[in-house]
Amino acid sequence: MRKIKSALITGITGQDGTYLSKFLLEKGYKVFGTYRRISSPNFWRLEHLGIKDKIKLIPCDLLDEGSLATALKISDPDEIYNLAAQSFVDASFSEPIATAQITGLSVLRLLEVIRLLKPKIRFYQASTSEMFGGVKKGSLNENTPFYPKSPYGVAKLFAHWITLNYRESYNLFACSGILFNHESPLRGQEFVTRKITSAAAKIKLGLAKELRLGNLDAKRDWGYAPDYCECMYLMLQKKSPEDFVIASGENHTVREFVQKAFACLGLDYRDYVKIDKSFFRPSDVPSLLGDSKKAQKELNWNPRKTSFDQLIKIMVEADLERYQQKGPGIIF
Ligand code: NAP
Ligand code: F7E
Repeated sequence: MRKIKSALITGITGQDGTYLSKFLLEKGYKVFGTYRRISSPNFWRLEHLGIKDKIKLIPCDLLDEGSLATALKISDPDEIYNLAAQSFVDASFSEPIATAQITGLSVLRLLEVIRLLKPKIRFYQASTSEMFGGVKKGSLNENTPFYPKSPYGVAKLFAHWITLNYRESYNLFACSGILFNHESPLRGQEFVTRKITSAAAKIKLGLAKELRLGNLDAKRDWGYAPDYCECMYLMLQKKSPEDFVIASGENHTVREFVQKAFACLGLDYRDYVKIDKSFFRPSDVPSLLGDSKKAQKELNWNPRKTSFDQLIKIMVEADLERYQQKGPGIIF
């Protein structure tokens, strides 16, 4: 009889953790997920997709090695998806040391626990296009040299290199997905896409009057989160561990995103958007554009499954429905 596979997802309460859980449950996996104890439970995404009761939740903080080892012992996983991180670039400027600890050094803690306790585990690390940051070359792929522009990018680069180092030094099945921005109705409200779709919906319903934003000229290569989470799984099914860039291959300015999101609701963004200097970063990444040809060829991945316009429509409609049903008081 075929053994049921089990997976441990760190950061299961986040956007990607939730979509990946759903995907793996549908594949028949037993899914374990780590969450950190905070004053108010943060399971709204898992509840929103109706999967909270199908997952075994394990308390664990990335800063606490013992809790990482315990999570490994309880779950005894075939695969680990390391998605937990301080993931907000802006916050990494105000909390650089915490970001380095959580987003960077914790990956080494986890790899050490794997090496010592269960080196046969397949390990996925959530790398990011922010590691390219200031690179000026047009389209970025697995061979492009890195140039991070934020404490977040630097922390992720440490995590990326230490994953590669453990693969080469200890023969671990450890790999990184270099994912470009991916969004969804489960995106945190502090990220620009969800901030925009949420505000557009509120304005349409008369629950808000304006939207304050920073740099509208920044360009990002945006995709749809569920499409990207599938790649994490595909990378761990390969014969040998390799790193992959996952990106849509087109980029747009924040201005284009806001214009289209407001237009979905019959609104002109220029009537509502105010530029607010407090949302500018000490150093911003002006433009990111990814080249995912390797993933298309070797993982048979389709970067055009959900278009930019479809992504915006999905997010705007989800936010409109939320505020129509629950009013302005909701927090997600
Ligand atoms: P997210 O929604 O911000 O989720 C981050 C997760 O990490 C949450 O579950 C959070 O828990 C957890 N976490 C934070 N600090 C922790 C700590 N000290 N101990 C334990 N858990 C902690 O991020 P996401 O968008 O799903 O992204 C998933 C991963 O991919 C992250 O590593 C991110 O940096 C990376 N990434 C994201 C993108 C993107 O565009 N979304 C692109 C490239 C890479 P709480 O719920 O308790 O806060
Ligand atoms: O900013 C500009 C901002 O915070 C996008 C994370 O998932 O993707 C994400 O990082 C752009 C930046 O995402 C506002 O200056 C303008 O240029 O949505 P964001 P991010 O920084 O690209 C990467 C790949 C990750 O790995 C990260 O974890 O939008 N912008 N005005 C604004 N951004 C925000 N947040 N808020 C504004 O008001």
